[in-house]
Amino acid sequence: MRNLAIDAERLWGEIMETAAIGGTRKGGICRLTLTDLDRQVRDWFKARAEQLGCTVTVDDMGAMFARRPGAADVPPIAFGSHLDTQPTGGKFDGVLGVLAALEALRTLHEAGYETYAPIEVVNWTNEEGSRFAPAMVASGVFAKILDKDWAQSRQDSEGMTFAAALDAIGYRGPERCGEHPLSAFFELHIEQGPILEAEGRDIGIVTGVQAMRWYEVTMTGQDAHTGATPMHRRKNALLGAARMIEAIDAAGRAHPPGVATVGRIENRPNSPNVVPGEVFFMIDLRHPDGDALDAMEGIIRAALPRVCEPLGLTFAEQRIWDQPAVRFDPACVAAVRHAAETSGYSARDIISGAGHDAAYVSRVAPAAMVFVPCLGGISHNEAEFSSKEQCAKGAQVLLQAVLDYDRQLAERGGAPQGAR
Ligand code: HGY
Ligand code: MN
Ligand code: MN
Repeated sequence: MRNLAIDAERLWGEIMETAAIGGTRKGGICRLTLTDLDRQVRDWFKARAEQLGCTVTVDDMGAMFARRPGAADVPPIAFGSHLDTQPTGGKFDGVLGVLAALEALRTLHEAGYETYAPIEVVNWTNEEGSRFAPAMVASGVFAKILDKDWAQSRQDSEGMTFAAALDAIGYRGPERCGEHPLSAFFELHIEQGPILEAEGRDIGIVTGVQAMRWYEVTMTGQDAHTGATPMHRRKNALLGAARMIEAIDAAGRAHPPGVATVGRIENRPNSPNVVPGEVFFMIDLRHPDGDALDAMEGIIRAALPRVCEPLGLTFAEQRIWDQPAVRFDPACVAAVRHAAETSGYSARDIISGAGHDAAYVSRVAPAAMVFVPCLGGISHNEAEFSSKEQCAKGAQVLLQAVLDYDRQLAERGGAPQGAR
């Protein structure tokens, strides 16, 4: 396998160029899924891929597939991530995975290197789940885990549905999401945590993703005048939410290395002289072990009536997302490991704390991930940063892992790993 090298400068240039689409004053990106900014970066991606001779197809969840033909008529080896961001997102979360894959494909194109399998760069819709909950919605439908009608009916805080937003930017494609077989999927991503940087490692060989669940909770009391309503006569939903946030945090601390967070809250009517009669909030629970996650869920569900009863509140709680822990495909993980070794980069195995599209895709195709360090482990923050060298090392390992897997696939005549 010729020693093909990605172009670090070109990759960095495209990361910086696309960062301007939704760029924020603090150096981050606010490019929520299915907004016009998302449309702009999608158009940019499609144009770049077509310049490389790729055919770009879009499915009815807006997922984009840029295909470079291979020698054989087998399902493609895909690589990619997502181009949508958090409201105070950074330049690298998701974007690095898509642009590194595009750079790897461009490297193959310029070298005139013919792969055995077709190669596809993928941009998954709504990985972040910030505008439309839950996260990883398109890859979840692709994996046939999330129902498409349910996903397309999800609403943002203004009441706009996913489907309407998809149509508004013109990215509801003709292909039925999930009817797009893959031979394998690889995703490069920043770690979004502190481990690789703390250990001075170049590469994370991601062997799996922890389990995660999201819940929607509404606590209901009674709007009342803050001046005329005695303390003992109040039904203060925000006080109930405050006590629940404390209980949720305690549930995470009670089950290390589990994590438990309330990151989104809506206080209604949110007026300085009205005792809040209703509060909506979302809970994010994660743990590498499903049983521990059950225990954390049990603590929280027991706390709700205990908190509400003395305050005269009622509550409604619904688990809207349940993503079990994932173990990636051994042959794909081995390809990543071999790529890191042959590239001479320091590496270690790691489980992902963050969710990724590869977690869902691994349910329908062999998959694995490559991590690179990020500064201070900070992510979902405008200060998110990985260096040009770190990005380039990740992109190089991604390219080599895909080529290694492609060679294995050719030796098997395109048959899935372990096929008889
Ligand atoms: O929630 C996550 O872990 C991902 O960033 N969407
Ligand atoms: Mn991401
Ligand atoms: Mn993210």
